Amino acid sequence: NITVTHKLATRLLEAGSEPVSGQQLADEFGVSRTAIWKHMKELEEMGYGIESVRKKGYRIQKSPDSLEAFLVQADLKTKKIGKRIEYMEQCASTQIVAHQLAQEGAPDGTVVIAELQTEGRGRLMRKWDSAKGQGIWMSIILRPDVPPHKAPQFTLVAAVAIVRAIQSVTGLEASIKWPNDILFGTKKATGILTELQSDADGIQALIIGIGVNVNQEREDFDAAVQDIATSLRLESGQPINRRELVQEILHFLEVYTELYIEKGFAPLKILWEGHSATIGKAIRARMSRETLEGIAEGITEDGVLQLRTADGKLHGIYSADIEL
Ligand code: BT5
Repeated sequence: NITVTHKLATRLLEAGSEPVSGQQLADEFGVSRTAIWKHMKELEEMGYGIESVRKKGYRIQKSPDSLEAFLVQADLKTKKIGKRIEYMEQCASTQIVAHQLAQEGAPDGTVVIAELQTEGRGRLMRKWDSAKGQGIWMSIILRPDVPPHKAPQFTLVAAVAIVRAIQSVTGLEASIKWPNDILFGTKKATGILTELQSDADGIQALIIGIGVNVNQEREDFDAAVQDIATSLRLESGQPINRRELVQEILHFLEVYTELYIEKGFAPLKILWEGHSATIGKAIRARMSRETLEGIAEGITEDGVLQLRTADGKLHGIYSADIEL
């Protein structure tokens, strides 16, 4: 029975390095020790590495590289984000699925994750390359009580959360390019896409789309992005555990959205500036109607980029593509 096997995996993942005895598991699950042993064999077939420690019991050494809901939820530190996870082997875009779920009333903190997106998208309907099983392709539904014009700030909050999560799992220091890119040097490892469902009463739902390149090698990327994209594996020289990284992203996203709701954007602005690749640099900002060149002086208390052009004028940039 698959659910008992899943529950057993969850139990062992939550026990961490502490072995759990066969007898205890048999008692907890109300089955025989032979049945427990059979479930262990099933787990091994599913890609788990199960170690049996003499006289002490079983522990998990390795879990399969899958982002199935029960795996992400085992020892997840959050209170709200990820309590509901919709996991799919494949979909067009997790943004589309999340929009649909949000309209149907999915709760605050619902997460949609796919192993493969066939039509992953960026801003302005640009394509997002989402190789199967090699990245984190997910969308998070939040229902914050803030006015719609604050929605873009959530992109900056999410960026800080992702940089902190990457740091915690890999030790790597990424930087943030305003508004929605996470970089190593000049290469992009992560893109964020914040979309909004709102009406006269304000925000109904924010859909925060996060695409993290995790385990791709260079040739796994579409030719169109091979020269501009990087992955955490390429940066660190070793494969990265996607399950842990999803858990840390959800954890930090919860921590920082709570901080934002309680204290406003000011503390996030300080954190954001600490990781910024943009501030103090000469940049070019391409907008729909014009392109401006100058020095990025900072962001405002609202997350608007401040660009000083050669004539000394300070421009507030709300939305643009930035070239460093
Ligand atoms: C973004 O747009 O960076 C937002 C990407 C959001 C992707 C997530 S995945 C889960 C969720 N579901 C979706 O369908 N989307 C979200 P933008 O700033 O417009 O950047 C798009 C540009 O990044 C493209 O035009 C390419 O140049 C480049 N690009 C595409 N795929 C890439 C990749 N995997 N890694 C790095 N760069 C990429």
